[in-house]
Amino acid sequence: MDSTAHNPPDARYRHSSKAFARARGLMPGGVSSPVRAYKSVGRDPIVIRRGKGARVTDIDGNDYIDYVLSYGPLILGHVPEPVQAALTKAVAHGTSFGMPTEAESVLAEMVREAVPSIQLVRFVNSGTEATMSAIRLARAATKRAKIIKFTGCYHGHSDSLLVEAGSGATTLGVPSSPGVPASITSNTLLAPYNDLAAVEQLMKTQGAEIAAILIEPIAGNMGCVPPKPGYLQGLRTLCDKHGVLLIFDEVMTGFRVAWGGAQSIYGVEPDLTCLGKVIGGGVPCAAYGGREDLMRQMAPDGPVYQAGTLSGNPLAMAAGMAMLEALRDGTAYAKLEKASADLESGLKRAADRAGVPLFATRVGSMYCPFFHPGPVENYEQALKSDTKAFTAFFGSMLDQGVVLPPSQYETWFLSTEHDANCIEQTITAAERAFVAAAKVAKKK
Ligand code: KE4
Repeated sequence: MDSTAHNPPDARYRHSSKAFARARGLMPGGVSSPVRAYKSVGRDPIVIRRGKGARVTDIDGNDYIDYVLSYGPLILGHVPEPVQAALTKAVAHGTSFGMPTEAESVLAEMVREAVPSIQLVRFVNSGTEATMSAIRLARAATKRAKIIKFTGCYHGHSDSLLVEAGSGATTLGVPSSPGVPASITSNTLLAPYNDLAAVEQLMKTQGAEIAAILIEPIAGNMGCVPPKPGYLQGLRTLCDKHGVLLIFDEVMTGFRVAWGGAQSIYGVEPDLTCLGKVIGGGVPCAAYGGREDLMRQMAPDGPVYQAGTLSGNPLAMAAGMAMLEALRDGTAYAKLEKASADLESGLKRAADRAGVPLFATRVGSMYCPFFHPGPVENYEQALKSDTKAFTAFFGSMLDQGVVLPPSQYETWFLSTEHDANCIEQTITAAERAFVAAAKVAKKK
């Protein structure tokens, strides 16, 4: 049994620690997804009883302002009324049929309205399924095997995509997990994010073998790292020149940074788009879609196989429709922009006062404070962040009732329920937390 994780010996977390010890005896790491185990912040995780609006309550009765928000889906906060009502209604008619429902067409029409590059869409149950399927389609459509992904970008845990850069400057992906055969990852090429020349070089030498580029148009899994001006357009141009498909993984950015996702902000149209998180509003739902000539190759119209027992299930469709309906008029994004900008400026002031180097990035309600003098434009730079300072900051914020994603390399999320009071409380807590971080921060 893993006993390395420890909360401070504090009665405040007594029930969480007890529950987590029980979970560790039943599930690997005591969790259903690794990041939740708080390994990188060296504490036992809090165990949640419920969420409401911008806040969650743990089983010890402690309340927290929540910037995890299930790693993105909960843009309307916990248990938003429209989603709750839609799920209550849907569940009374059945949870799954294994037969078509009209709800799938309704949500598909909403997705097409929001993201015009998606002419046809297929619903799946996770972002992993969405990206895995999009890659398979790209390989079938181009009859090429190689793909380009970017160091620091995460696209779920399918074999082809669990890849890190090989040693030195090599671009051949090596598996980042045991159990992934090198024979599979040898088709995955890597380039640094925001480095167009590196992609140009791969295209020059291997372009005829490359099926697709898969990218997070705003990176959210190395912390939040926006694309440099012209970068996405540059990828589009290179793809067109070499007959390579451009796939935007908008699982995190879709319906998060704008109604039309990152592609609507940067004005670059991919051939395929992957969606997830917000589209299901916290219920398992994801999707991939794009050009009709490509998507028609998916079974049963075409030969490329992909399937799923619960794909497009009525509960996911109901939650998705309610979420998108609530976002459609755009007012949520204006509210999120104001709260996120206030948070960003308040935290920067607090860090400066404490003398902690902070390079914060933000696109809409995706935010990341790097404990780093800056700039951070790629994974290699992000990795130079002061994770000891981050860990001290994280623990102090948690003890003051603000729960953050437990890693320097995750993005913070806000919801429409993060009101001025939440932002003010967060900044006040951060003033103390940055002082705690300053005590352990790398000296300049
Ligand atoms: P899921 O299979 O977890 O639904 O989606 C994978 C995925 C795909 N693409 C992007 C851009 C993603 O951010 C994700 C999943 N994101 C992580 C957060 N960094 C999920 C949290 C977790 O792994 O528990």
